[in-house]
Amino acid sequence: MAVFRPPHIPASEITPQGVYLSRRTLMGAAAGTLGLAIAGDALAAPLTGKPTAYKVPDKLTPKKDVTTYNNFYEFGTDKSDPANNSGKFKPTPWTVEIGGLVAKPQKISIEDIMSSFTMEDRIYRMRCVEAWSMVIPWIGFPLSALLDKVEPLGSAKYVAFETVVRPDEMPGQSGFFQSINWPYVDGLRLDEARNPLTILATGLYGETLPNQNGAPLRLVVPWKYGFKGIKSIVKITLTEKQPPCTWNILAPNEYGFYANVNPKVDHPRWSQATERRIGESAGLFGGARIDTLPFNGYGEQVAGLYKGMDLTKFY
Ligand SMILES: Nc1nc2c(c(=O)[nH]1)N[C@H]1C(S)=C(S)[C@@H](COP(=O)(O)O)O[C@H]1N2
Ligand SMILES: [Mo]
Repeated sequence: MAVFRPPHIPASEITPQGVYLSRRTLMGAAAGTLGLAIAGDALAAPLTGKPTAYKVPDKLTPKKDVTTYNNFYEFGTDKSDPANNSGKFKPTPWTVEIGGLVAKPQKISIEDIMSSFTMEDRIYRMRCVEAWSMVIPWIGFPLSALLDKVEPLGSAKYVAFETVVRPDEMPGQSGFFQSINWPYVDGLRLDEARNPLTILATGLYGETLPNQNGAPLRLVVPWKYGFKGIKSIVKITLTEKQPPCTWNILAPNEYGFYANVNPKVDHPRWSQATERRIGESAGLFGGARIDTLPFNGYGEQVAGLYKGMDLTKFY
């Protein structure tokens, strides 16, 4: 398998932030002058969510950072690739197929999803396994509500997710060098999937999801590392066995299936004790670094899911 760069250290993460910021400012200015939307934002439509108590005291990450500093390898491995290369991607029409160990397997269009479930505001921290983080105002609905609709059987223990495969619209999926065996896949234990914090997001910052953030539907599991938040989902399958997870397959010694944010368990190649908040001014020594919280600060809501598991060994 050809891996052209160590997994999870894309060039843009190595690039000093000042350089990437000025590159982005130039791009934004050029787009403004020409009256163009930044690629990928073109299809965003207004979307409001019901106000909820799911908030954090942290400052929101500016929308510009949320939508231009992304991991979405289907569009390339640099942080700026998803925003720059996703203009051709078509998030509509879109159908999600839900099956496996359920009483009512079905195919649901994104329109049906938008009208069947109450969209809610969810302001969550997102902590990437690469040790950077953001605070994002998502719009979405509990995954549990969708699971209720398909009625999981008693034998179902896990939920598996799959991203769309469209090499014609996703340049990172074509070409000779492929770091990932598409589709990108990930999964959750059923009780994690049913936790009230787990949502399927359909928007952010008052608009439908930009392509680069996983349009039209992506998973958000705020107590886990960001790679669990699989984007542009086309398939959801209830299973008895633990489903595959793209990063766990690529490097099982580096990325666990559970991937719960844990400052006490370092990644083999870097510390997980602190994180860099994207969009906040870097200090003299290169960083608005803050302490990483166990379960990303959501321990009260989720620690009970992992009773009996040794959380000092792996995440
Ligand atoms: N299909 C797919 N989903 C994905 C990824 C990806 O490369 N492909 N990257 C993951 C990683 S590593 C992170 S940190 C988050 C980033 O989400 P954001 O770009 O919306 O901030 O998406 C996750 N979901
Ligand atoms: Mo990530």
